[in-house]
This record gives sequence, structure tokens and C-alpha cells, in this order.
Amino acid sequence: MGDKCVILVTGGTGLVGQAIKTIADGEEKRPNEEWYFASSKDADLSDREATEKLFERVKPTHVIHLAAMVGGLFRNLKYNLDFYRTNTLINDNVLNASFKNGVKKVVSCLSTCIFPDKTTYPIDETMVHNGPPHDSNFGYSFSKRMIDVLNRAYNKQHGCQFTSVIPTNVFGPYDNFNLEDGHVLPGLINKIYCAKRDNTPFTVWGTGSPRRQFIYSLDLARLMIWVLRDYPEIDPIILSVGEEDEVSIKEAAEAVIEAMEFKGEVKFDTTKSDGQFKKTASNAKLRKYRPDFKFTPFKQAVKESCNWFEANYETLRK
Ligand code: NAP
Ligand code: GFB
Repeated sequence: MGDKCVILVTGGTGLVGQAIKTIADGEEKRPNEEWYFASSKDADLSDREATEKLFERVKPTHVIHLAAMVGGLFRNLKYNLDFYRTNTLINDNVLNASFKNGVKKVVSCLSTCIFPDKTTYPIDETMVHNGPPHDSNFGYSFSKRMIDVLNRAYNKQHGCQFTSVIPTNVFGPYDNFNLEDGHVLPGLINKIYCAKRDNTPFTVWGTGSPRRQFIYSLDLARLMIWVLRDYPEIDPIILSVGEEDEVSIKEAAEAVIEAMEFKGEVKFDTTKSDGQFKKTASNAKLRKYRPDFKFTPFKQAVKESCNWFEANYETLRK
């Protein structure tokens, strides 16, 4: 990436986009690079014409494609059709505009929740299409899988360098803390904050027994910038902490309780869905490329996220 680079980050105002902005502004930006963090106000990327106008205006040489309809288990359970249609439109428009504008490299996002539900563990990158995803989010999962199909087709037919990453559950500053639409960790942080303020019990949804690997958004951002610059493959790469760092939802809740210094009553609402029990992914491929990469310790990342939440309560998404 020696010549002048214009890096367009679609979905630039979200959890992952803002983490990339924090890292780029802080340590990673290079003198020959111009970074553009787009939100839906710059262009509704589900609209082909608006997408093409954005690309004509920004003229990106590289794209980190994050923009998507995103949500936790409970939003996915409700809107599988919308997740499929919206994300399929966005992905086709962004990759087609990238091809038509001669973008040198695109890095898109899949997710570890899109892998087959009936599978052997640990899951690895070769298993994306080996069977149906968990029923709770089949719409989102199939739309994401089509990114990998599009990347391979653009490369085979036109030699495009379009690749993708497969992050596990992400959390951190600028997350969506809305209880209905958001993911588990921001939901737990928001609920504990309210339980402390209102002196009410803190309720964890489900049994607390499902297992997850969580990646801190700032670590993901560092890895995605590395993928943009140096990852040579079209095939996807899982970006996750190791299998040994997988925790139960109950353990994740305990980490938030400790970080927020909550002393009240903890309840489990087992009338709420547990969703997928586990989706344990291997980061062996990442370790082959980046044996030196150090993830932020989970409890430290949770503490930093809780501090950000409390400092930004008035303006954050909740
Ligand atoms: P997020 O916080 O919800 O941010 C979504 C971003 O996409 C926002 O900037 C939003 O813009 C933009 N966007 C949504 N619809 C759009 C549209 N029609 N046109 C243009 N922009 C649109 O999501 P995130 O957690 O950062 O996720 C980023 C990427 O990582 C997604 O592709 C997601 O699938 C993937 N991922 C996330 C997780 C996770 O745990 N969060 C895990 C694995 C993969 P506005 O701000 O204007 O709404
Ligand atoms: O992050 P999450 O909503 O989605 O986690 P997934 C859901 C798990 O956390 C379930 C439990 O076991 C829930 O019962 N949970 C406990 C809670 N308390 C809460 C809470 O307050 N809020 C939420 N949301 N969950 C998603 C996929 O699966 O993973 C998406 O559906 C996306 O498509 C995302 O890929 C990364 O991890 O189950």
C-alpha cells in the first residue's frame, strides 16, 4: 500500500468501525493514507445508485466493508427475512461498486455464528458452507455466506482481491447497548447499570450455560488493519481469541458484575432463549500468520467497556 491510498470504511460509525477509527487515528494511519468512515447518512448502501454515488465521491483504493443490519440473538429471531434481504443488497452493491471503481482490495465481514450448527469442533475456515446454520439467525448467516461466494466469483472472473474475515462475538466502546437489538455483553452492561441505579435485581436471559468466545473491538480493529495490508488470501480468516478463552454466558455476566462492582441480586430468566449453545472456533490460521499477536485480557476489556459505557451514557445507543 505504498502509493496514495483512500480507505473507505463502510459501517464506519458502528462498534467495529469506530474501533478501527480509534486504532487508525492512534497508531496505525500512514502518511500516504486517507481514511473515510461512512455511515448510512453518507449513503444507504442497500440502494445501488446511492452506493455508486458514494464510491464516485470518495474514490476509494481500498475498502473495509462493515456496513450491515446487525443484532444479537433476539433481533435475529424476529427479523430473519430483513437480515437476509438487507444484507444481501448491501453486500452486492458494495462489492459491485468496488469492482466497477477498480478498488485494489476489499475486506468484508462474516461472523462465527454463520457456521453449520451441526458440526465438529473446533470450527475452522473450511467449514463455512458445510451445512445449515443455527435456525435463530439463518437469514443473517446465509447473507454473510454469500459474501464468500461473491469474493471467490469476483476473483475467478475478474481477478479481484476481495477477501473476508470471520470475527467471533465482538464487544467494546460504541457498541449497541439496546436490550432488544444488541448483543449479550452490551446488554449485560446496560442491565447492571440500571439495576445499580434502580436498586433492582440484575436478570441474565437464558440459562447462562451457552458458551462464547469474545473479541475486544480494539483487538479486532488491529487485526483487520493487518488483513487489509498484509493478508494475501481470498479465503476467509477467523479473527478470534483461542478456544481456551471461551467462557459461558454466566462467566461473562460474572465478569461484568465484577467490573461494575454490582452487589445486588442476580436472576436467570430461563423463559428467554439460549440460542446456539456453542460455536467454538479455531484461531490456528490467524496464529500461523500472527503468532505474536496479544489479545487484551477479557476482564480488562470488559472493565474498559464498562468505563466507556458509564462515561458516555447520555449519548450511546441504548
Ligand atoms: P453496528 O455497530 O450495528 O454498526 C453497523 C454499521 O453499519 C453502522 O455504521 C451503520 O450506520 C451501518 N449501516 C447499517 N445499515 C446501513 C445501510 N443500509 N447503509 C449504510 N450503512 C449502514 O455493527 P458492528 O457490530 O460494528 O458490525 C460491523 C460488522 O461486523 C458487520 O458486518 C457485522 O456483521 C460484523 N460482525 C459483528 C459482530 C458483533 O458481535 N458485533 C460479530 C461478527 C461480525 P449507521 O450508524 O448510520 O446506522
Ligand atoms: O450476543 P448474543 O445476543 O447472540 O448472545 P449470539 C445471546 C446469548 O446470551 C444467549 C444470552 O444465550 C442469551 O440467552 N443472554 C443473556 C443475552 N443475557 C442477555 C442479554 O441481555 N442480551 C442478549 N442479547 N443475550 C449472535 C447472532 O448470536 O451472534 C448474530 O445471532 C451475530 O447473528 C452475533 O452473529 C455475533 O452470540 O447468540
